[in-house]
Amino acid sequence: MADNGKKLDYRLVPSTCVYCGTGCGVLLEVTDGRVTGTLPQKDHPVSRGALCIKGWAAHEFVHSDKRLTRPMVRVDGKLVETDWDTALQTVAEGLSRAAKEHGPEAVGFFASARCTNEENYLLQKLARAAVRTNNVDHCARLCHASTVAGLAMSFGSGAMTNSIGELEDAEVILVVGSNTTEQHPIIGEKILAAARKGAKLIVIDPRSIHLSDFAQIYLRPRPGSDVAFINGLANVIVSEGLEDRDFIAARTEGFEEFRKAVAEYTPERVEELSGIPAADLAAAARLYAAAERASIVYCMGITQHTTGTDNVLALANLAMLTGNIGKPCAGVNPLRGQNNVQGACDMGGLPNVYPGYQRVNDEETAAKFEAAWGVEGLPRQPGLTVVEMTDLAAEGELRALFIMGENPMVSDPDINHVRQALQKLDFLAVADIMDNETLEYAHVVLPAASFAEKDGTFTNTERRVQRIRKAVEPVGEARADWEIVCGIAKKMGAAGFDFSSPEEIFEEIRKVTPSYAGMSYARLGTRGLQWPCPAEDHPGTPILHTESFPIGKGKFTALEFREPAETPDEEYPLVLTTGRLLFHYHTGTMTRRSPSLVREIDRAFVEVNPADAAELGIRDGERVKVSSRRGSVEVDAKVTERVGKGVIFMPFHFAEAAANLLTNPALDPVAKIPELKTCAARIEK
Ligand SMILES: Nc1nc2c(c(=O)[nH]1)N[C@H]1C(S)=C(S)[C@@H](COP(=O)(O)OP(=O)(O)OC[C@H]3O[C@@H](n4cnc5c(=O)[nH]c(N)nc54)[C@H](O)[C@@H]3O)O[C@H]1N2
Ligand SMILES: Nc1nc2c(c(=O)[nH]1)N[C@H]1C(S)=C(S)[C@@H](COP(=O)(O)OP(=O)(O)OC[C@H]3O[C@@H](n4cnc5c(=O)[nH]c(N)nc54)[C@H](O)[C@@H]3O)O[C@H]1N2
Ligand code: SF4
Ligand SMILES: [Mo]
Repeated sequence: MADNGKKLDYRLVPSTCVYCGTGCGVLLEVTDGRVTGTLPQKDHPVSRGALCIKGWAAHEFVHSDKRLTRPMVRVDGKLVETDWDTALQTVAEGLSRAAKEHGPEAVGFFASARCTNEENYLLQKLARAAVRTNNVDHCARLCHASTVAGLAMSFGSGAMTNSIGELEDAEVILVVGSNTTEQHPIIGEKILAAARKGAKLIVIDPRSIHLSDFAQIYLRPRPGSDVAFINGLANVIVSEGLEDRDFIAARTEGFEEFRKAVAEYTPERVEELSGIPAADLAAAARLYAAAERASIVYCMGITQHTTGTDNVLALANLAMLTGNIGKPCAGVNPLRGQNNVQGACDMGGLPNVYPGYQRVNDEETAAKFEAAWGVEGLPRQPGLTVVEMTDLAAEGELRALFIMGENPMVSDPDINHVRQALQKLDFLAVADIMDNETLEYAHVVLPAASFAEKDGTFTNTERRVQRIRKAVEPVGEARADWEIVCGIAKKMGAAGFDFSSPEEIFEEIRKVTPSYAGMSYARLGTRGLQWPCPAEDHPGTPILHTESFPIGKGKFTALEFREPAETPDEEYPLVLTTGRLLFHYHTGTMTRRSPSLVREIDRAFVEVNPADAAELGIRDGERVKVSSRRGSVEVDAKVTERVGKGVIFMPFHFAEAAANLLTNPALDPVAKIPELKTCAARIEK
């Protein structure tokens, strides 16, 4: 009992980190109804008592004064506060009117990798069952769309094949296009632990990253040359007879054509295409092929290209070639980015699939969902992707959009174009926890509860479904997204949205999603379960494809190198690549409202190689203008060897100097992912 007679109400609430897809276990400290701290969970299966700096600071934004606390509607051009009933009614009418006047195809939905499985499940159900459109997509399109497409073609499943903990016992780890220690720090720790135990690291990245310093072999390619150098690795393996013939014969098909294709990619030719010295490439190939247990870890450096799907297919080829799939400490491991991007995909927050990757254009599947949801006439045509919705909005074809937890005015490529698109919409509704740049174009703004204020589940990168728990009441009048979606659905007169808790929603999810069928909140506990988990007595699946692939045999793909959509020329002589920093998260709505992260860095910059800086007469710290064909921004120059000559790097966290004013929206033809990792640019003083 405290002296003043008042007892502090202090509790620890187990939950899951809200930032990256590693899915570390946190304990939220709650003092008198406020979240006051974040601690690590000691016995957590992924993080085992560790957190990165964002994890330790995960509570800091929760009570920020930038939180949205009341619903708002636009009146005479201004957002004014209103009550929930009016706000939900306005959204229901806005969406219904567009569907009625222009057809369901004129309505779109952005799901959210920041929200729970339950919320994403309901959002796609709202789109499909209430509006009858498959126009539902989310930031996975800008992220791992190429993984989902590529690995589905090669293996039949687009997820990380192995588990995070296995990395510690790999013999060789090939890290390509992943800045693991900054972007998935606790996974980065496991890779460093493996290195301490004797594992050999191969790092391939145009920027030298922290892991490069610990690598046996560090290769610096020209951005966008991935298919060339991965084919090159395969070329060396095949020409030196280092392939796993038994595995190829027993488990794969398409090897002959693949072999012919990679024969053209000799180390000498690859050196010309990628800038990687031929001898270094050959050494990396030998190191990878010689290991019993070699793991591939990759991320946005592979996926965010107009050749993103090809890049992923190339890595899958490499793993099959050496039999490094379907066994412990090996595999092809895309590190999923957002806290719940794996789950948002699993829940069908994608235009071509229902929950569990069941295709919308498959008659039997559609009929199954019609029966489960008690509706008729679910659309059989795949819907539009994020960038396609933006394009069609700009053309006036898409009329109404509902955004749940995304900030496209900072995160989408070519922001000037995004602005035109959002301005053109007849109706835009946004549900978010924070004030953000996208609200400026919204007709209705709905204040959402944050991860600390609601229950639900997130699925991490290793397919582990984990619970988050309500620690405190939502700020102001904020409501959980699942309540918001149910509220809209009911105002639209749709049946099947009568839920009183996330657990009830989860019970519906497991009925229609075979890979989640064996899970329940009770079983998830504080350790979670890895899908596929088809039955209540199934322990979950740490390693995929151990006996066979979902498509039977693994498929080799013969691939030809293609240049990026935009290459340097006289006017724009540099290659701009964009990405992230350890201390900030995407559009900064949360990390830039967290004092301990803002203290680390809060200013935009561009990394320039010393040779380029000398040519341009730019000094470290000087203000420069960076331009591309789409726009320009002013930032501080950071002169550093981290980038090679001819390459510049900008983080995209800072709205006031947004990298995405510059980026190229050109799309990968299969995955429709934009080329966020390369465009042509120039720098001026
Ligand atoms: N601190 C922090 N952590 C995050 C996030 C965040 O915003 N902040 N975001 C989360 C999300 S959603 C994601 S998707 C992940 C992203 O995680 P990462 O993909 O690791 O991060 P990025 O900085 O986008 O880019 C990764 C690397 O790709 C390299 N690269 C650039 N171009 C090429 C190329 O052409 N080829 C190759 N091979 N490599 C290239 C870059 O130099 C960079 O080192 O991080 C997650 N974690
Ligand atoms: N140039 C460049 N651009 C990129 C990338 C790049 O590498 N380079 N990477 C791309 C990638 S990989 C990604 S994943 C995207 C990310 O792009 P976004 O998803 O647009 O970025 P976030 O900042 O994570 O925005 C999510 C929004 O959700 C809100 N939010 C958080 N929690 C909740 C919640 O519980 N409920 C609701 N309703 N809202 C919530 C946040 O306040 C924020 O406004 O950016 C992409 N853009
Ligand atoms: S590694 Fe990712 S999940 Fe773990 S604490 Fe850091 S941001 Fe959170
Ligand atoms: Mo991402």
